[in-house]
Amino acid sequence: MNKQAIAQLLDQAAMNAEAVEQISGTQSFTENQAYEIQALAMEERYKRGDHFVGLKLGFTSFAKMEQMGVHDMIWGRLTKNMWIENGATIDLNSFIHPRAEPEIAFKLKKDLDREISLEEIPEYIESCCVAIEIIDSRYKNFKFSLEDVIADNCSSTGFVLGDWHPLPASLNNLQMSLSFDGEIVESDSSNAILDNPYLSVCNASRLGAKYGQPFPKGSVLLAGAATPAVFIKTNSTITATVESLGSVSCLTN
Ligand code: OOG
Ligand code: MG
Repeated sequence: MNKQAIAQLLDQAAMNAEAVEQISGTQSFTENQAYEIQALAMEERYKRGDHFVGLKLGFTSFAKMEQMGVHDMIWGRLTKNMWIENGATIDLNSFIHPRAEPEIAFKLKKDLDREISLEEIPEYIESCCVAIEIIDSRYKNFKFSLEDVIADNCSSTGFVLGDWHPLPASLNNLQMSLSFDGEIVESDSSNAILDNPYLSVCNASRLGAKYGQPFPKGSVLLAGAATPAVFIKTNSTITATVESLGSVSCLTN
């Protein structure tokens, strides 16, 4: 298989907001090869002046795994151009079929290059906040295998961060919700994220180290959605809320 050609195909699909066929429909490839394709596709973005700002985990909740029919944790890269200001309006013409997810984000207070334990989190993580993740699979009908979605940088497209808060002793049992125009469309407890959202930090540190992705001070980590993702409509206000962390919003045109 030509990994560079697939990386370029996926990069172009994202740039042109035009869906492509699943790669796995015609070629079989491994999870490791999928991460290599992801890295090559990211190089295309970096060449255009974009840069790495953090990591995201996917399929950390049962609800998400069930929705997409895949059953393993995945990770992708977040870049500066994906960062959407809290309250900003996003142009849906630049996406294919975007969906929103309610998430929790973390900020690193020092470089992280190895797997850390729950006990070490206060040493490495400065703060947390509520976040919206916008995902937009580059595959037709938002359908993919685990390898396909990894190669496609885990559908990463945009993220909105709320106000940073000092780390609480626990992030368990917090009500999380996603609303469109003030109406809740999905909600669940933060326990949906790996039974403990702090475990996302441990897993991200493990995966970043395993695949050789530096995770420097100041980087952001998205812990993964607590609920299924919901298709975004035009002219609406999207809000994610996490009990005790507040809310974050963006608008669509
Ligand atoms: C893959 C991205 C999954 C999450 O939070 O679980 C994800 C997808 O569903 O397209 O971001
Ligand atoms: Mg997500």
